[in-house]
Amino acid sequence: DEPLELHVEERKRQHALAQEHLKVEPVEASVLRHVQYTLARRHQPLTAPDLYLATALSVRERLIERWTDTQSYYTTKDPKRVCYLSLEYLVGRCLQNTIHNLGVENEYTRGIAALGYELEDLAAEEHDPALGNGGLGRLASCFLDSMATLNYPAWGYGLRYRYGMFEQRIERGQQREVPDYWLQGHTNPWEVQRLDISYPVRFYGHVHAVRQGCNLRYQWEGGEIVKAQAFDSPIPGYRTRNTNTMRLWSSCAWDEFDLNAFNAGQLAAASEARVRAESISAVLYPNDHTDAGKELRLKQQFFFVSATLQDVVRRLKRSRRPLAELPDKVAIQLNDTHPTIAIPELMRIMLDVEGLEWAEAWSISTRTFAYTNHTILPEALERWPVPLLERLLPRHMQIIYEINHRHLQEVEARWPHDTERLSALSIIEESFPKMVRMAVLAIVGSHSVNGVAEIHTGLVRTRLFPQLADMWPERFNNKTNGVTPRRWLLLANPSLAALLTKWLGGQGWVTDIERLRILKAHAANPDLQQEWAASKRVNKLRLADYIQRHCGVEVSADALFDVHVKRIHEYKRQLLNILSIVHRYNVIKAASPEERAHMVPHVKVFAGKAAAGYYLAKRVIHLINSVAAVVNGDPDVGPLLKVVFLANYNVSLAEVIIPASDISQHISTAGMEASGTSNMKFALNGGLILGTMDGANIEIADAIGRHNMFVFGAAAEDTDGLRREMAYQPPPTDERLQQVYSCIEAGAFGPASDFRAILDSLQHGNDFYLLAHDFPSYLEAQAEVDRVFVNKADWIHRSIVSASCMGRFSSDRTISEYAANIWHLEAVPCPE
Ligand code: GPK
Repeated sequence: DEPLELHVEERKRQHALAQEHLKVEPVEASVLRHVQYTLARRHQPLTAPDLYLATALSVRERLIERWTDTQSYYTTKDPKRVCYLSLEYLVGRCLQNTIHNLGVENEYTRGIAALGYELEDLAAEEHDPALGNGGLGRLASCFLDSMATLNYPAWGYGLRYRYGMFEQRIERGQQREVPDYWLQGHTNPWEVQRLDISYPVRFYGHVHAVRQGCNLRYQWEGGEIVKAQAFDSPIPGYRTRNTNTMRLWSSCAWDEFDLNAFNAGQLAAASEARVRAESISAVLYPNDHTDAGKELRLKQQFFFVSATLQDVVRRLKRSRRPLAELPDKVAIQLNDTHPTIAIPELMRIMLDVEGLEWAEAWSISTRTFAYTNHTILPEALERWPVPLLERLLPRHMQIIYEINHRHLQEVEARWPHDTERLSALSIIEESFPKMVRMAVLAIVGSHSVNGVAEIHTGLVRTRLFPQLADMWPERFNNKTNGVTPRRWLLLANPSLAALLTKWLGGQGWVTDIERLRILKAHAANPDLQQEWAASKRVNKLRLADYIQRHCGVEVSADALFDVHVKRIHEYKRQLLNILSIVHRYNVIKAASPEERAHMVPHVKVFAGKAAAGYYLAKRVIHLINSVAAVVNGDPDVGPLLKVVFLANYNVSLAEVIIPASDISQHISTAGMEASGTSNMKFALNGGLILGTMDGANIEIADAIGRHNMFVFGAAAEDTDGLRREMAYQPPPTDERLQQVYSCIEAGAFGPASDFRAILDSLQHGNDFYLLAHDFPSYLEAQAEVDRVFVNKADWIHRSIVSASCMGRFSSDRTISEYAANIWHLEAVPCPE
């Protein structure tokens, strides 16, 4: 947002000056300058938190220079941009990411060392901002990294929650949620408050119709106005000057201070309005895969969308372009249905504010929006009650009705008198109360609908929206997810990164992980194998140290590290895993010393948060911790089995866990995990996968060779039939599983009543998630894991091959596909 008028020569001069300034100021000097003059800590001893902040501020100066250059370059060039609209971002810590992307790691490592600290230790001082729940939020952040790295003019828009994802504590084996006030106690050096950028956002009120010639024009008036205030974070690309913007909106009262109310002594009323306004961006809904269905949530969605669209339209107008050119200038990607209210809001702006006719407005709108679906779970599909929308956003409800009316006319014209089809295709569900199906609205109002892995896109087409796919087959497409190799390899795994740089002859792999394929041919090379194993060991020692410090459990780096980390959810089947661990425990207890000598020692690592209101998921956490307590404390078992639950899984913890895995589990009931992205991170870090044929596991198996993965369980196309069969005639329970149930029931892991709900869901429920069905093949796959693990050379060979074949799963590839096929976007590299 640089003024156009800034003269090129003037900018060059400023740039030269700044360069010179940087040249003469080494890292130590710059950091100490911030300690002395920004933090005003001239006479205090240097502490790690102070030094972290001063270092961040020092790095930030270089970052901001690139950022402002990029933004003004974009302004001059005026290219098409993409706006990625997401209610969630899981950014992770910024210091080291920024330092690496800027290419100043040597300078900063040396400079900080000269001040008596290690850069890595300082980096750990940073609070990890968790403005998202899980995969969907982290994907958004990987995408921002790739967009900047590939020089795409991109904006990430979102909400600046004051309280992000809750902090998870484990007390007496159970989850306790503690609010995470991530902004407290320090300044956030990675954001800039844009006091000059704020917009009014209206709620409630009424619609006023005015006659204009022979037309009616509508105006939304009255109600309540809240202010959206912009906070910008620079998103640096890797080794490019391009630095994009993540703009997060914070809510506050429109009139900071209501003088009338104050004078009348109604201070309480005035401050009440302020609190109400601020509450909109106060908390992230910690639900994962569940439609929260709360008025405040809808308010968040509209608040975010309204501010974003005002920002987009303002930028278009400032470049003196008519709204008709919007689709040529902006692509808007809706990350799930959460921002779908943007469709009627853009229509409202065009119809009521800009005075466009419906047909033109609708054409502009549909050519601008594209929608990504992230799940086929029915409980996650957002539906808003019509009465709520009528009250909160009356004009939008009218517009939705009009969209639906025209849409159903089209359906009727194509398939006359097909009432079943009409009701399946309607945006409005004729329930009581009536509901607005946001996914249908998103599809009707977009030119592209994509799933996030091949199998998922297939299910979106055939199971979720068959009639919509029938109507617009060309609209549906697949964009398999990816992950950024910067954070998930270069930063998280320095030892493997160094190995790759050495064996691949340079750092080119960081922006092109296809290059790893070269290693495949060397997978049997003993030197490579030895270095590969050594790198894995370093990472396992780092995790072992973390486990020791946080759980007080000693684990050996020689054991097989078997990791299951993700949100706790029935469909992700952490329960299946812990039941198999109880079985393993039973087997160990029954084994002779002879047999034990041949067993592979396992460290089972769990981590993940359960939604605060998800009872069964919380019972599963309790069961895992209860089994862990018994197993870890059983001297008879010793090092053969250790079980740990690491509290408060987040991006930073993932960076420690993922590089250390030998095996990671991605064992969702087939058909239920849209893609998964940690599976990609683990494989890229040389971990092998134990998984079901679900989500991106299928494509990973194709890429690395199915024999390099440990696969088990029912196939997606069989699950419905299996459920029907089981309901008709329940099969006998596997004896080993029955024994596991008996142990839990007998109180081996604490009062059986603690786990009653779990046992009931399995034994007396309908086993919807097919745990019992998949249990035998799961044990078989685990036995195979153990057989391969004892053959070190074979294991490392598989590890090298799978990592080297992961080229397709970089988010750079994913983003290139979005840019080419959905956004029609060109890269705009900012000159040095
Ligand atoms: C999907 F629907 C949702 C949701 O509410 N939250 C979420 O994290 C995940 N997701 C899928 O479950 C993953 O399979 C997928 O990889 C990820 O979104 C990114 O697409």
